[in-house]
Amino acid sequence: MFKGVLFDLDGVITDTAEYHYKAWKKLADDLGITIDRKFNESLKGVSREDSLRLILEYGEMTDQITDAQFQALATEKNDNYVVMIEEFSEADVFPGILPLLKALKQHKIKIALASASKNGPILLEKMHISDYFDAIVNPASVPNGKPAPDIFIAAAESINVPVTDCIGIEDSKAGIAAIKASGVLPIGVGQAADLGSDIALVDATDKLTFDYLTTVWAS
Ligand code: B16
Ligand code: MG
Repeated sequence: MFKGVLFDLDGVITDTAEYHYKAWKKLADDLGITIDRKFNESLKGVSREDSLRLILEYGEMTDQITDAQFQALATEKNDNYVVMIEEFSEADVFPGILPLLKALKQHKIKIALASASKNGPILLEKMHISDYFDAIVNPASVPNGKPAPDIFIAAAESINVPVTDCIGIEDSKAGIAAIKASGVLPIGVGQAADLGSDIALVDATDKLTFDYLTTVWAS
């Protein structure tokens, strides 16, 4: 039986993925770079700074931006994003997540957050679910972001559970790659076309029941 569950946040626990997209789209539009939802798939799970690097590369603008401008753009995106999540509450927790957190607690399974977002702790507070988490990894504390395995390895360590006894839940291509590389068992939230057909997948979070996790673990 698994002993720990490592949760991604954006796109798994709540719909912040949409707000990240809107904030990046506005920033890119202002720079004259057109990004769409397909391109956005490559930003999911990727840190703020690496996302900005990818957008500037996509718009062939990398060489035109100084370090100071880069920092200012990253701050501008986050300022817009923070306004968008200002009113977050319990109502923004995706369907099925609260019952899953409760069931995991009941079964004494440890829970950790493995999100690339520096806004993770604030969001958990706003949604009133912080208390379910035994640990929250600070994404700034790991050397390499997703798709590197670092944050999932750190998340397993933070709850004192070997990676081989953990399930990781992710909605992004970079995140699934990170989980696979860490030795944790992945469950994807999304489509095979984005996340691959070689892992357990649900198309919506209400399918993430305790029984479903148990079945995936046993298979
Ligand atoms: P922040 P996750 C990731 O969170 C998002 O998917 C990604 O779009 C975002 O750029 C990244 O967090 C950093 O977020 O700017 O708030 O620090 O999916 O790993 O929970
Ligand atoms: Mg995500």
